[in-house]
Amino acid sequence: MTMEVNPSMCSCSKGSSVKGLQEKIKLVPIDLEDRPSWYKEKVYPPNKVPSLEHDNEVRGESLDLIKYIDSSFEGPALYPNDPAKREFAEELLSYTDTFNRALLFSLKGESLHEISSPMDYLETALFKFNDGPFFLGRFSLVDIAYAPFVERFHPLMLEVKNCDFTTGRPMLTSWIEDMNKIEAYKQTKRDPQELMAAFKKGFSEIPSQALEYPGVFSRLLVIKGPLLASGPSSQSFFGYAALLEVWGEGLRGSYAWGSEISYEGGCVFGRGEVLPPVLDSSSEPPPLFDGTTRLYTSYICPYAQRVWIARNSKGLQEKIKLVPIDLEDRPSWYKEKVYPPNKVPSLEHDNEVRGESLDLMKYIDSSFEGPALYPNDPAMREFAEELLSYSDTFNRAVLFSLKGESLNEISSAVNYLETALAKFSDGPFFLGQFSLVDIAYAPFVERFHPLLLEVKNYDITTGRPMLRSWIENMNKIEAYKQTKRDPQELVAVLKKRFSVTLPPC
Ligand SMILES: N[C@@H](CCC(=O)N[C@@H](CS)C(=O)NCC(=O)O)C(=O)O
Repeated sequence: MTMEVNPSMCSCSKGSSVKGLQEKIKLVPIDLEDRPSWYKEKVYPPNKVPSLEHDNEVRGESLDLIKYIDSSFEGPALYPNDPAKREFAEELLSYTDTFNRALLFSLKGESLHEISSPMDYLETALFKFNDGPFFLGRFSLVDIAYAPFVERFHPLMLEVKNCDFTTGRPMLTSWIEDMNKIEAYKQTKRDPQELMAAFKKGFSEIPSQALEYPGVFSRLLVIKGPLLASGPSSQSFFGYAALLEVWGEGLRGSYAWGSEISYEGGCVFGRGEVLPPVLDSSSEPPPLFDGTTRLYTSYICPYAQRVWIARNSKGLQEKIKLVPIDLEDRPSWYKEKVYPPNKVPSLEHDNEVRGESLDLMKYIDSSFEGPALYPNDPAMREFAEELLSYSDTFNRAVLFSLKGESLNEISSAVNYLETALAKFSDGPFFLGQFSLVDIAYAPFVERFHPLLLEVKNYDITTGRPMLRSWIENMNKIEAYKQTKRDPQELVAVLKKRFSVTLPPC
């Protein structure tokens, strides 16, 4: 009698050891990456693990196999006789697929909502029988069915989503502790890092070969951000938004998050500007005051992003060079020779360096060619000034209320925007047509929308159709899209900066 099993993935191996069947059921681990052809041809045509060879038959499907092992072999019963427990066990067993799908889905999404309901389901289920810490009180097949998945999802959610799903869930915390005391389970556990790596790989299927690009860039090195979201086959990342980091001869840069990419004839093509490398304390300064116009920036700074969008909107990508600075490790020449306030953004133009994002947007609009981004009409101008000067109040209201309990301040700040958007009806933007006002708010809304969803479970667009449509229309503007970043990265930066702790997820 032989059992076909991959020990790293198969929950039925757990069934066999709890029953004390280590001698009776032989483990035959298969390399899933390099499967022997006889496995499909002679053992189990679906070519999956687990499968169990017993009594001249081969059976599959883990949930069926754990029941089969329980009922066909000696050893302690792992499935209850009590009809109420049995009914509940069936419900829980059939929920496992939903559970796994929900967690996988949440890994792809931006919010943590999808994690809480499956985890709450388990927490509530663990309350039902109090004659032990397990799902049916005593240890059973139900615990065996969930353990391999909780074992993987727990570290994965922590790493990928910064979410500890045991926080605020004492039953689940104690279930994991008690599971870890069960020798039959402990014997099957693997190094969590190894499991996570396998999971992530299987999940995103990053094309393993380096993709050669014969032009400027020698190879595509890393694809990050939404590739996790881009699905199961290497084909499916084509055309997806992605942050690409590309390396070439002496050049390291990245396409903006949101760039469309394609892959043809072995080449990766990204749409839009290739972003220059970030300068840190070890970097030489550019040849200052040589007549080049430079925007000193940081790819993750919302203030700098305003000026970057203004520059793109005017079509000045060739005229104004981006010089990104690592704010965590600033080059000393930046403060000493470029901009003593040592902040970004700053603009080197005509032998002068200017700062302050709102002033710089206006300066770029009025001093360079390209479409006008500020209205001439005095009534509009007055409203534009009011909105521009409100932007600081808006940002402060949101950031301060992150720590507090009440949502009133956020709500009234966002209502201000919703009302403002209703004022001019000749377009979806603040002044009707796209202007500097939209540019001033976009980087902040880009951050606050996912941040408030995650931290406060508050969707700023709910009940605010004007704002929802403004966001949709902003996302169609190429000059802005090129400056966007992976929302998860932005949220992580803000959470770190404002030491926001997550509520239980
Ligand atoms: N009021 C300034 C704010 C700029 C700002 O705070 N930039 C941040 C990065 S997002 C910075 O450079 N911080 C560095 C520091 O304060 O030392 C503007 O609108 O340009």
